[in-house]
Amino acid sequence: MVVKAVCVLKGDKQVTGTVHFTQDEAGGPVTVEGSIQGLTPGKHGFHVHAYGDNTNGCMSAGSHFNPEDKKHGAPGDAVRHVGDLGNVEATGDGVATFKFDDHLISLRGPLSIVGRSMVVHEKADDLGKGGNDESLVTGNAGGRLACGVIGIAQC
Ligand SMILES: [Cu+2]
Ligand SMILES: [Zn+2]
Repeated sequence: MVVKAVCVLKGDKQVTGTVHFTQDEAGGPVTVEGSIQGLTPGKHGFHVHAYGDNTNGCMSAGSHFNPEDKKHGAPGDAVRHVGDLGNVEATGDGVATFKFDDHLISLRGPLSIVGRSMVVHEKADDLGKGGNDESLVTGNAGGRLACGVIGIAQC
């Protein structure tokens, strides 16, 4: 059974976006597709954070979704947070358009991201290769430009 989810990103500045998630079957990959506007050109860290809480803006989303208590990494790494989706890249017009599959996040079961938050960051995620302690926690991706709660979408 297909499950779909959606997230509308909003922030303090002009950064906005929409992200669609589709999972055809339990245990299968999740397709992540969307666009984000108002970014500076270049890479921006893009993660699922633990909480679907926006009471104090994007800070209330907590840390990267990490139910397996691992270190921060790249989407393709064996050791990564479940929420580590790497970077999105904005072109010269400040728009990032993306479509990729992730094998670890899910829209059901214990690794479900539904009810949690997506966050897009000020800086590039160094994917755990930054050579300092913070790299293994946040990827040194800096401030939170925009965020939104991931909810169930109509199929
Ligand atoms: Cu993040
Ligand atoms: Zn992480």
